[in-house]
Amino acid sequence: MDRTPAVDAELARLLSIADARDVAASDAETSASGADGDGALYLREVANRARAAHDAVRALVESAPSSSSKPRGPLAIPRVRCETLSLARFRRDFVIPQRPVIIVGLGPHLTSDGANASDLRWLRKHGASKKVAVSVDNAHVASTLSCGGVEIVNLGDHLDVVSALDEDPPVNERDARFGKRRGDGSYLYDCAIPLKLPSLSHGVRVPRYFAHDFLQRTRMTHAFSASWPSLFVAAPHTRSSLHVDQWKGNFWMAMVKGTKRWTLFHREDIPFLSPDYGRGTLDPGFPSLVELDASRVSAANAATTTTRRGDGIGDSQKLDADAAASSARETETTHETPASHPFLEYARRWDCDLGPGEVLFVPGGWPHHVHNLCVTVSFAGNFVDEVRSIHWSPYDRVGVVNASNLDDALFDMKLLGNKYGPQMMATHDALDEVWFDPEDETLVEETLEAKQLVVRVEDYRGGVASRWGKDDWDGATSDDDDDDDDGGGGGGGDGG
Ligand SMILES: O=C(O)CCC(=O)C(=O)O
Repeated sequence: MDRTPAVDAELARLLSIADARDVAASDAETSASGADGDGALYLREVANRARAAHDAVRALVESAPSSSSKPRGPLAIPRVRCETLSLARFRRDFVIPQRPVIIVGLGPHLTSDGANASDLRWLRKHGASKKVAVSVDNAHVASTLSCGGVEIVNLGDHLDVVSALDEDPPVNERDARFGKRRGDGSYLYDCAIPLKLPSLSHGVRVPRYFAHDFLQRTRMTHAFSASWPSLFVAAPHTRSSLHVDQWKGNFWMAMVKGTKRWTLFHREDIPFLSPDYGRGTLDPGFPSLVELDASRVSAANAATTTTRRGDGIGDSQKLDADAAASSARETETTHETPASHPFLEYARRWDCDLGPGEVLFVPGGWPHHVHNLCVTVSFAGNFVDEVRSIHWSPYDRVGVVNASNLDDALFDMKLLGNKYGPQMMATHDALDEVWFDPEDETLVEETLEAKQLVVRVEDYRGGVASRWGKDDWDGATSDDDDDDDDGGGGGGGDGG
């Protein structure tokens, strides 16, 4: 690889952050009262990760990569129909190997409104009068929400305000009106349904692919017992920052209305995304995707981009070209000078437009970014699991392979507990005390009908649905959508 000034500058930046994190960790170790005092273990791990990022980039530079070792543009996330994807195969083919996937076909079952979910009657009926904290002026992209960036409003009012922004034809980000309309930049972001909107639990169904979540199956309650599913109601062109979910949480999102443009990067390629460990957190900050893409566009020659766009390229490449062009425009309008991110093109990247009725799985620890292309309504959750598979090793004669994110989650939660105190440590302890015996895992191998592949929130919580076999659940009935908004769910199904 050519040692351009940009390459050297990025290497130097990563090295100086790694050195600074080492000093911070050593200081904390020296002043710590006990081995776990003052978050010293946490800071040492931040320093390790900062050093590893520098070393990975240096190794890339020293390996003199050829252009053929660069990933060939954004990859496509496979779409798989739910009727062909058994619960067991989902875990085996996607969760264990940590591969993203879009599950299609669940749309008419994701809410109590059947095929009419995107009319949002379920949301108005069960949630319109509830108060929610809506972030305004894109405040949700800040790592810490301050009161200044939040408005407490009725969910129904927020819905009215953002719905009015879905104009025909749509107002794009370069339009002089954009940013000045009431509601531009407002986002109900990750609002915990069981905790903050319990009545809405009657309106949504959790895809059964995630019902085995270990966080729902602990004996003790913990900080995340009532966090998911969570609700997102977004104004057009709001975005999430490029970020990694805490403690390597696996993530899923079910789209009900509108389309979100998702960008994912492979977890192992974090060092190539100009990560910032200088902020002292286990997961680094990143430049915005707009900035990253703009640097790519400025590095590429314009003629190539023009040829690619008209030249029979694949969907994901088209999406990429469009995203890059739109990022370039955004950079233009914000007068940013494109910064240089010389290793970006070595990061494996996946792009997709996630539309109504689709469900996305994002592997734990993967950096991701979201752009709401229009008004969107979705719900989502993080989850933890593990599958131990017995695998023959000639050396050990037999070995146990742990896959997915339980060990990673426990590792990070312990460090977070070390830094942030008892509540976070209680989450670690709640997860750690349970022995999730592989023998207790219900792996349903049979394919099921779409209606059997979603569960009521009440059956997701506490892990009830994780124990169901193929014949234990026939889908929710219309009785489940009862009028008793604050009581339990209705009957339906005979799971147990
Ligand atoms: O839909 C969004 O805006 C982002 C969701 C997300 O990335 C998350 O909750 O981690």
